[in-house]
This record gives sequence, structure tokens and C-alpha cells, in this order.
Amino acid sequence: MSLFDFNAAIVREPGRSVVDGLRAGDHAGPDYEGVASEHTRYVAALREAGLEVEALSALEAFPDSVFVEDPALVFAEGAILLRPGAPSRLGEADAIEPVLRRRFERVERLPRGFADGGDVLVTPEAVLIGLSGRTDREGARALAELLAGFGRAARVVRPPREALHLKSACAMVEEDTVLATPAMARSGLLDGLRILEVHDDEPAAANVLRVNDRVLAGAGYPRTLERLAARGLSVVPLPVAEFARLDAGLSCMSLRWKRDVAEA
Ligand code: CIR
Repeated sequence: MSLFDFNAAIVREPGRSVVDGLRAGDHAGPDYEGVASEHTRYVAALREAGLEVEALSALEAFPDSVFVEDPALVFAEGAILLRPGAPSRLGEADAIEPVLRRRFERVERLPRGFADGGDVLVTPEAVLIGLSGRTDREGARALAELLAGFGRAARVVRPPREALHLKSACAMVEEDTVLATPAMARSGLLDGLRILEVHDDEPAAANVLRVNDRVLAGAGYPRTLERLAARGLSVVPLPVAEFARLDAGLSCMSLRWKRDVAEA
């Protein structure tokens, strides 16, 4: 099955509290209207790509809960509730649990340690789990065991210390090709895959999201967009400047999977 074959997604509306979301730098935070507008465009792009999108209500108690891919992972085979590594985000897994139990027959739960979905990259050969400030070795190992139960091989890796999550620095864009920052490209972690580097001046451009036949990508990174288009990829530029103020990109705002149509 293709890595990019999706027909269903879950997103969560941003709450007004999103302005208090975590951010590593001391730059200004986002404004709510800007985030809401970027989110609307993102959801529309998922629908235009052919996905049926369930939009969950905002959770004001969790400012970062719009980033639904951090507390959970989903596959055609089932879902995994994670343990996000930021204390303010740990409760997001419980909050999304009922939704996943409604949508998936099989729901596993990370038993120990910490792991964020943003640190998980599915490649054709294995699922890479990146150690980070959010994902520790205990959580990564426990996640690898759960993935083995899904019949998926996993590999725990230590990415270069440059980004919040593994997928802040790389994303699969073709079955054998990964878009990556220069540091990630040099790290050796992606050996075996064809690597397309983002432009040197656009490190934040690596977090794109391929869904079906198209690549959703940050509109503010024109030179990387050109590189993607030059490979013949159909690129959908989306505004992400407000989300970038929260260290976020495109992959973390949805959970995507290939739903069995018989389930409908
Ligand atoms: C956080 O620091 O947790 C949020 N402000 C951003 C999370 C982005 N998630 C991701 O890249 N997977």
C-alpha cells in the first residue's frame, strides 16, 4: 500500500488559548484569527485531496491540542495513544481517546516513557522514532514494541539537534524520497532513501505533508516549493506563518489513515 494513500483524517479546531501554545524561541506568539484562518485553509486542502475530515471541537484547556498528531498515531490497522513529552500536553491523549475508540477497533496505549507523534516518520522500510526533547528512549522503545504488534518494524534514531521533532526536519514526499534539512540529510539516518534537500535558507520548509497525489507545503518557502515542483510533484502552498510561531508545521495538525470503506 502507498505511504500516501489516505481517505480519512481527524483534526481539532484551535481554541482561543492557542496563543498560549508552547514555543521554544522568544519570538512573538501567534494571533488567534491568523491561526484559525490557516487552519481553515489546511482542512480545506485535506478535503480537496479527497479525505473525509472529522473536525473535533477546540479544547481550551490544552493550548496545543490543535496539533493532534502528537498525542496519537493512527494506521489502517489501529490507533496508538501516546504520552506527549511536554507536561502541558500529556492530558491530550486522554482527551482524544474516546474519538479514537469510536473510529478504530484496535486502540493501544503507550505504557511508559514519553513519545510525541511528531517524532514518528513512516518510511517504506521501517517506522523511524526520533529521540528528542519530547520523546525519550523508554517511550521510543515502548512504541517500537507496540508497532511490532501492528506488524510494523521500527527503528529508534537520534536526529541532529536542530528541531523540535523528527518530522520538523524531514517528510516523505515520494515512496522512495524524503525531503530533509541539510543537517538531517547529512545525518545518515535517512540512508537508503533518496533525499531531496530543502533550500539552505528554508530549514522550516521540511515539514510538508503528502496526501494522495499532492504535497501540502508552507507557502513562505518558495525555493523549496520550486524544488518539489521540479520533481514533478503537485504542490499545494499553504500559509503557515502563524503556526510556525508555535514551532509547528503541516504534518502535526491531522491524523490520517486509509479507512476501510466497508466500515462506513
Ligand atoms: C509544541 O511545542 O508542542 C507545539 N507548540 C507545536 C507542536 C508541533 N508538533 C509537531 O511538530 N509534531
